[in-house]
Amino acid sequence: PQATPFASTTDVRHAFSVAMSDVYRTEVPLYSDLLSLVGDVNNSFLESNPSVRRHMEETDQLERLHYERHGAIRLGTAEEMKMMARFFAIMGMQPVGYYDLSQPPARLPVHATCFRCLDLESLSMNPFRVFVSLLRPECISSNLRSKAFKILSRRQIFSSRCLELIELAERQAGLSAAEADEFIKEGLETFKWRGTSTVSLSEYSDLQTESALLADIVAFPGPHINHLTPRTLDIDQVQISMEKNGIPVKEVIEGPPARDCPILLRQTSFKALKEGVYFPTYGDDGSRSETVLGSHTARFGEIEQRGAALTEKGRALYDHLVNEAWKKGVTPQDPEAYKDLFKSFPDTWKDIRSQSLAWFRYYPVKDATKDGEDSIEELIRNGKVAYEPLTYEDFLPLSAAGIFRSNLRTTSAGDENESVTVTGDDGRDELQKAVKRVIVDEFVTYRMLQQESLENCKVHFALTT
Ligand code: OOG
Ligand code: NI
Repeated sequence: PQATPFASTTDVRHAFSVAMSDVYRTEVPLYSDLLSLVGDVNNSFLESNPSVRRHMEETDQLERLHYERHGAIRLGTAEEMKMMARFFAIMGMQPVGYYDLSQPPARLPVHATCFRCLDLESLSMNPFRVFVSLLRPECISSNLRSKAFKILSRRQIFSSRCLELIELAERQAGLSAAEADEFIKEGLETFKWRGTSTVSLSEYSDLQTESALLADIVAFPGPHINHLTPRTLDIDQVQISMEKNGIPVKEVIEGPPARDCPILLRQTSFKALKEGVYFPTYGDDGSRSETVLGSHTARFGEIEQRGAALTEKGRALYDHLVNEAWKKGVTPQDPEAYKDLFKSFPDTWKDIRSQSLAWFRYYPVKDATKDGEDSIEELIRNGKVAYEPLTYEDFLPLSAAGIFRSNLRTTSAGDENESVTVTGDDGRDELQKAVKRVIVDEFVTYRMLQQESLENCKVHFALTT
């Protein structure tokens, strides 16, 4: 086949995530400190665990670690969500998973999905992912709802050149290298922090009084990225280093306790910064006269340690144990007791696999040849097929709720307000309509990757079953 004249979606995604990280470093100096800290911890972890390093190298997992990031933005309207989905598609990122944050314990006026790539090759080159929340009109009080949407209707979060490039990319099914450069530059504008509000200080206060999240979404000209998260191999160590370095870190690590076999996702963050914001004031005739200086608190830093993706069965066991912990009043704040409660979740890969609790990638061991075996299980037993857990590429709603809570000013009633909770199960459909494409089920993505790796092994060893 003829080589395409276009940049690959992975190249564009990689360049975009690196450029975004560079911008965020200059905007939030603490993020820059955090990156060096995480880099140091990862390096010393790999030095003291040479077998882990070798394994990660051999299985194509080391490279991605250096620039692995996730970010988060919050959108106002379905229209913005639809355009955002088209924007991410150009970088090979699809919406995966549905997170309803209007439910307890989060009770925030948003629901969300994660944009990420799906196949192993793309993931191993750069697994950049973005958690995208969308405001839910039904969760806003009736006296602010129409006002909020009127304000939102006046903004266009993409530059007109960016919109042109999105259409161009769709029309010609790709972007040339020069077009991709421009797409990245224009796209970054959407995610940049802009320290000027689109509303007056008193309108901002009204929004803020109902919900800090509502103010963060409605009062600004665009969906500034609110955090960018590097991945660490040893989150407990980073937490200690953050405390030592005087970084205002959150008290507890969200997610499962520390284990020999890491599962899902553990996260911690440093608290949001208070930043100066200019608010316009309006003259009696409605014209904009001057600006006053106020402040806003939204942007923060976060780190995460990613473990194995769990099957439906594994996830059900995990959720059950989390519930038990809640019922007993045991929290991650008491790490020993918390760890104890999770004892019934097996902690060797062999057990986890034999009980089908996690997804795995299977691969032929180098130079192994078949000697009469006629099944994958036999090849595994004889050390000819090896397996390793698939990395969890998604998010945990409970942890997300904790992250939101610790980083939004909590003095406003709305963020803890029972009335935010909406009943019924049509949120997913509603978000899917906004995204204008199918929201992929996360379990389907892992099952496919596992299946693919098994097929490869079968072909490699010429198995017939
Ligand atoms: C998103 C919070 C979710 C995570 O890591 O769980 C998230 C937000 O604060 O907008 O990023
Ligand atoms: Ni996050």
